[in-house]
Amino acid sequence: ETGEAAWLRYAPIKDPHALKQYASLPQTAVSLDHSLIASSAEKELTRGIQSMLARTLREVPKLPNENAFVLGTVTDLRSRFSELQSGQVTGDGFWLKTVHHRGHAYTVIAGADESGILYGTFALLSRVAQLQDVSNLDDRETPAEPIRWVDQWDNLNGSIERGYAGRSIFFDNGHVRADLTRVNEYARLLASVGINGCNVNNVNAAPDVLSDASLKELARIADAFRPWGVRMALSVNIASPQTVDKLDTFDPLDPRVQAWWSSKADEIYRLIPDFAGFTVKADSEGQLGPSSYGRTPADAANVLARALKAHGGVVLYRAFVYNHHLDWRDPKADRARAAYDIFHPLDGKFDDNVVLQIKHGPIDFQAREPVSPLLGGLEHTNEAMEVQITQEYTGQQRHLCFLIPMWKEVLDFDLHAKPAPTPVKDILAGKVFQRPLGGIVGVANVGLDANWLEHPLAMANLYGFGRLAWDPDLSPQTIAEEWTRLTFGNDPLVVQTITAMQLASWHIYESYTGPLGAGTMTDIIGVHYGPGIESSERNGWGQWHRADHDGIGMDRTVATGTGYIGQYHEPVAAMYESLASCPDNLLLFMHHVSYTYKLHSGKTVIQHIYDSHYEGAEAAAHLITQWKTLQGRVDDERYKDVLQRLIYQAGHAIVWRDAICEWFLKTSGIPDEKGRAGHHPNRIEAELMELDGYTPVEISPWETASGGKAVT
Ligand code: BDP
Repeated sequence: ETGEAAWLRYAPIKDPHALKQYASLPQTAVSLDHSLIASSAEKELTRGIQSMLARTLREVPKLPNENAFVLGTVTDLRSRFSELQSGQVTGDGFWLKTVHHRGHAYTVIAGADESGILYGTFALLSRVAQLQDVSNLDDRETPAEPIRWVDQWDNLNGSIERGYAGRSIFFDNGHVRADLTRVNEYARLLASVGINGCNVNNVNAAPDVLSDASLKELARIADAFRPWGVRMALSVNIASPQTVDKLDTFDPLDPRVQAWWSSKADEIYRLIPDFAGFTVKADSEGQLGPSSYGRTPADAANVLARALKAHGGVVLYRAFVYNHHLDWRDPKADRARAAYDIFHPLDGKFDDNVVLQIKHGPIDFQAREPVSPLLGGLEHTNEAMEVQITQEYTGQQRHLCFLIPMWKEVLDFDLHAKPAPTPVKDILAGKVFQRPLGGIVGVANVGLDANWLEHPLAMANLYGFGRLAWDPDLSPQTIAEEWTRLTFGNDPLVVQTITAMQLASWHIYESYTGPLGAGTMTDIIGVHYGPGIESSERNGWGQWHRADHDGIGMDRTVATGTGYIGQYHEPVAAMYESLASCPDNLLLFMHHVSYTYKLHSGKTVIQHIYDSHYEGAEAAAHLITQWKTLQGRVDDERYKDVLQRLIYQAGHAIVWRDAICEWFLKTSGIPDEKGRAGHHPNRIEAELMELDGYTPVEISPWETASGGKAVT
């Protein structure tokens, strides 16, 4: 068990009851659709049934006079089966239906389109793998939104920005890899949860991605994706006309620049007929953008969109635009305001095939953030929400952190963009403002590691991302259970234990890394991994928490702070503005308070910081105990792999706990009521030992090493 098969293990079914039930499944399959994607579906069905039930399906060309699996589009199948006459499936949806016809039982997999046939096939196989009854099906599913993409931040040299699972599956040494087997497997995994697009290169796009030579190579990736209905997209550098073809400008309003984009788009579609579109990071973190010419993001986005329009392509323009040279001395400076301040005034100015790609929170994938107010601030603009599957600020796949509960909270959050409820999921689905396009994009960053994301339990985030993109009404519990059954089997104790661990993990991680909405208290400028309280402050990046000897938190109120809260509609704004109604878990995101301020829980802020860090580290240690109950119930390879990671995590949680508690103890001067912070009765400091060949060194920032010292 390397983990490579992920949730598509199709493990042989041994349960006698299930085997009996599945004995009556058809022995024959027919696909009445002859597209490439439908043929992948038929092959997948044969593969899954073979692997789970040790039975080889006979693939026949015409509807046979016996029980059969029947694949096709709803439109085609309607003429044969009257049971499919009424009932709608749209988008990439599917209909699984058992139909009785001329004395035979047909298991029909009908897709609204070719992709729907494939998604329906995966859905059916997933039900079998979970031992569900499939003898009398009548399930119709339609995805919530048309854009269900993953982004990969892969560089052409083979490295991956914020990737924690090995090198790129796409690129090496400046070129597309010769062997794209893993790319094909990746597309299959993505398709199995309904993902229909993948942007393959870093949003910090290399200047020559769009060169003729590069496009020819990139077309091979699109070829590997195509059988699975995954369309390839590319991050583009807005200065491409200059960097690729030496134009003397990249001003979006210059006709030569417009002509360049349009002929580039024509060239791309000649090579890649199903090309999905461009992702754009501009005027952000050092990337050039339309501001170089005094133009707006809408000016730039529309030029690209018009070039793609005739070919059916879209532009995902990222709203992650902010000034990373903010003045930290200015009490009104606030990075959280940036996306709304820049994009809200442009509402209505974007073409119909532009989608604003908005990070779920206003800062940057922290362990806890409020929902971005921009998601509720646009009525005439398509929106896609960006989440991060790769755990940049959430433990980098060394810590267990199941992010589905976090995303689910965001999707369900009512931004009150209208008098009737307007949860984020409805805005993204285009239902609130009748937008033609919308969706969700997850930064996945899988790598060449056999198990794709390094931590065997981290793939639940990729799986869950796809499931939520398809159906945001699914609960985190359902998703965790499904994933566990598919990945580790149906043993009830395994399902229950792993589900419980996953569901608890985000809160555990949050509680030892960042209190009360202050963000992940990590170094902001470097790797974003271990504790680093001071390194967040006194720099231009704006991920501040303003902790000093009296108090902590960013005052984002309208009354006395940066005014960020005013970007929300009422009554959300009023809820955050008032200390009385601001939820504890976002208190320090919204307000600056003293350490002795009393939370709704009745605790002071400082005591909460101590308690939550001790409780979090203890809960991390408890994960080990939980996992150990599964020895012998899951395969040895993955058992051991997870176990050593959990042991590491528990240790690192102590490092976090002590760094944060000691920093706040020293800074506030207020002791921990329970006497724990600053006391380590059983600890032996390495620098106090006699160590041959090692020298004690001072560490900066001091809180990241016990006693501020380490040995080298
Ligand atoms: C931040 C990452 C950085 C990305 C940036 C982005 O640290 O590497 O380039 O987001 O989303 O979280 O553009």
